[in-house]
Amino acid sequence: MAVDDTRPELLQTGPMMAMIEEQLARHFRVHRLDGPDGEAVLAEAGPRIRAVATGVGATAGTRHRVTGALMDRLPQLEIVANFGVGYDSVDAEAAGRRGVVVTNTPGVLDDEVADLAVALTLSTVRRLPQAERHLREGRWPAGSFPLSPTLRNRSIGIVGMGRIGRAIARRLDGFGRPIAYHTRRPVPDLPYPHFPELIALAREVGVLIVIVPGGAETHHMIDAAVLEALGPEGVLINVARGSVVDEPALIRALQDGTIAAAGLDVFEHEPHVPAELIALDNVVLLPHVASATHVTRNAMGQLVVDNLLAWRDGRPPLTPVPETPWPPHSR
Ligand code: NAP
Ligand code: 8YV
Repeated sequence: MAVDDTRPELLQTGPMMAMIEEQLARHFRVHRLDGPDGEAVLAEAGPRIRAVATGVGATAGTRHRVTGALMDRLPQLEIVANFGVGYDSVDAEAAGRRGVVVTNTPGVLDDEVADLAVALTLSTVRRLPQAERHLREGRWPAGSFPLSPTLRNRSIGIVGMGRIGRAIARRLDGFGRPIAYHTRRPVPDLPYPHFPELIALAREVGVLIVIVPGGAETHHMIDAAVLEALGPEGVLINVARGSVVDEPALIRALQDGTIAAAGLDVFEHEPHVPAELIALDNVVLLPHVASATHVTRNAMGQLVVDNLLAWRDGRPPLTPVPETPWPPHSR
């Protein structure tokens, strides 16, 4: 290591997009936790690490959790920059207690994720992948693809009405179907009915779109009872986190007709998707691609880097999460 290298030392927990890694390497002394001996890296560099960059990259399938135990190994830590608006793999409460700021990537992906949520909703209700398979497998000459369910006779429930939930609702407004939502607190100035009880919303609607954060608060909030309430014509769309849905209960509900169909972009144990789900015909399954376009992933990646550079230059981080507001003494 050059003696006059004053760049802050940064721990990268796993692979990230090339455009992020190139900039990190330029501005920081980067240590990799995902190398052959992460423990040795922590033992040697941990006491000097001041920043962490985390979140799965474009091709990686695994998430490296930033826990209180990891932060204990990094006594000089000041910032954790997360790639993704969802930061359930970072213990933000533990960071806050240590005076560490956590940043995420809100806003820059809202439209992309909302586009995907609407596409997945239509694909699932109208059975578009199944229709395409019918054609590709040469079954059309032998018979038309069967008629599908429709959005025309359904109302739509959105679970979570934050940045992305509202972008989904704005799009669905154009579909001319009633919209209602569930959150813990009603959102002021929204034209849609608010359901304080999730189960009551599930009972009311024909499509339930889930877009809440992951974590302990929302763990398995879509459970067997909610699926039962959604009913045999009901369709579940999950673009939030796999942990929000009780996956075994969902599989049972899809197998026995408790609900009609599901469209899933996220799973409990990514990148592993249960064989039972893959075997089902009444599901549309995507490999966590809601934000996965060049434009949006680059915007997310740049926000990760810009948060780190703002901190390095003594400016306020651009997008601190609510658990770790900036400046730290406002906590
Ligand atoms: P956001 O602006 O913070 O909105 C979150 C919404 O969820 C709020 O309306 C919040 O309302 C509601 N909520 C939170 N906890 C809840 C609970 N326990 N019960 C009911 N509602 C709850 O977040 P966002 O930017 O829209 O992103 C939402 C999430 O989408 C992210 O955290 C991430 O996990 C996921 N996501 C997934 C992908 C993907 O690739 N599939 C991409 C982007 C984001 P209240 O606080 O009033 O309850
Ligand atoms: C990303 C996401 O795919 O922002 C989020 O919360 O789930 C997605 O945009 C993910 O963070 C990592 O690639």
